Amino acid sequence: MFEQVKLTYDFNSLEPHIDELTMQTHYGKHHAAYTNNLNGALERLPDLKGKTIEEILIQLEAIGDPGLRTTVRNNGGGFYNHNLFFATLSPQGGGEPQGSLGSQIKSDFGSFEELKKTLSTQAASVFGSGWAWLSTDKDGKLLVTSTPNQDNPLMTHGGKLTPIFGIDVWEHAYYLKYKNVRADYIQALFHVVDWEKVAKLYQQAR
Ligand code: MN3
Repeated sequence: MFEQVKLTYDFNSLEPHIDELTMQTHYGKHHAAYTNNLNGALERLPDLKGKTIEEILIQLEAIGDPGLRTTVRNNGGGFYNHNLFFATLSPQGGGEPQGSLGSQIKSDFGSFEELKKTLSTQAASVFGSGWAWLSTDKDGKLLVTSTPNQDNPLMTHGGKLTPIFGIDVWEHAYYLKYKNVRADYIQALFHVVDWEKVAKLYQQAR
């Protein structure tokens, strides 16, 4: 049984950047539904018992039944992506990453401002629903990509990339407060990114 990450902050504590109702709905309804649907599908896939979600998503083609494979892709992706998303937000977030992540950003993008621009542009250009990602490869090099729907870099790069931060640009992530102005949501989100957490994930991924 996969479980939603426990939030270390209250639904209203990311205000005014992310509003309480969006957090309640996003975590309590959308993320909960992905998690339940994933667990439901896995009951019918006993071969996957004991595997981590990363192992499952990297090897989706191991699921023979096309319907179940799609269910695991969409809901397993939704489960994993939101666990990462909610774990990397914090009321004390914002600012810039320090340490080895900070220096790698300077070496790969020139500056944190440049990384922020690249991530924001990727997030703004996703057509329809999807995500923009900051990932690392095994050598610690950072990459910005985007994916449609609930796909993620584990799936697109066969486990060679590990996502360490993602921007959810599904309308359910911002529409209640920002309506059609996705760019404002993206800018606001940077005020609540927990870069210390992202830096830890960067260390663990290498
Ligand atoms: Mn979402």
